[in-house]
Amino acid sequence: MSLSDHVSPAHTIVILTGAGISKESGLQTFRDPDGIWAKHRIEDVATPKAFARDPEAVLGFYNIRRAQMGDPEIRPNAAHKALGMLERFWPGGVLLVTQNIDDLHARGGSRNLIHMHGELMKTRCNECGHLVEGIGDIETDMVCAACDAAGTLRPHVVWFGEIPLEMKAIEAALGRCGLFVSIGTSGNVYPAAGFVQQARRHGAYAVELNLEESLGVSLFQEGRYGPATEIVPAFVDELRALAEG
Ligand code: BV8
Repeated sequence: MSLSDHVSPAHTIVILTGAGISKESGLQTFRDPDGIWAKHRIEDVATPKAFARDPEAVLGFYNIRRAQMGDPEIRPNAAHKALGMLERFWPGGVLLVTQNIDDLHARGGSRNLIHMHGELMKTRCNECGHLVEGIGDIETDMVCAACDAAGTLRPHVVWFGEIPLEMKAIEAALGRCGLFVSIGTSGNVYPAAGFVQQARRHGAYAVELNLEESLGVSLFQEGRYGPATEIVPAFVDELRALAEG
């Protein structure tokens, strides 16, 4: 069976990505042996309680990751760029939902993009909600430029126990897409790991592109395995052939 047996160019496509798509750009994943959670405990750096208990430690954790994005070696790879191209040629439309907080999808050309876990380059005021974008460090004594409150700035990132962003838009897209593609995610974190079931309940064809089988492998009708910079461009080429009939 090939993609054309299940997918038509009129179908909308929803893509979910995780840290694996940015690995070959030089960013760590979370649960690989050399991943972020091998060096930091979620409870210490990625929950509201951690931030309340030790804001310096949490801000420091994100300051280091944000500063890394200034490295010219960290740039969109062939997988990010292929997804940017897909959005331009696919007739039915593409929505890219990423769990990643790096900016590589936007720099890779994707525009119809939702950062459901927030964005590393954005800082939010807990007092007034004002958002600022930039690569500089956030310090605990900083003053909000919009409301003058001090010590209220935090990363615009969704921590564990917080509600992901734009869930209504995501759920609406999952309810009408014809193709759901999961790329570079281990399927550990909810609600993202449950999107495949929501899409399939509404009749979508579901494909997993990953280095290895994810926890949710049995939920997909098809899986293709290998480095994202190889399997994602190949998959997009297949969709291009389908679109060009
Ligand atoms: C929510 C931002 C309610 C921060 C992240 C108790 C209390 C409260 C909630 C819970 C609870 N117990 C469980 C939960 C739910 C919880 C959860 O799922 N916990 C897990 C650990 C069990 N979820 C939440 O708390 C979420 N909120 O539930 O609110 C709600 C929900 C819906 C509606 C209303 C209310 C909030 C979760 C968001 C947390 N924030 N990130 C930061 O980045 O610092 S999550 C974090 O994990 C990142 O976003 C990351 O993207 C995400 C998922 O990880 P992956 O991307 O999959 O990365 P991973 O390393 O795991 O896997 C990488 C994959 O790539 C691997 O499969 C690997 O093989 C592959 N790979 C590697 N190299 C390559 C490759 N693939 C291709 N090519 C390669 N070269």
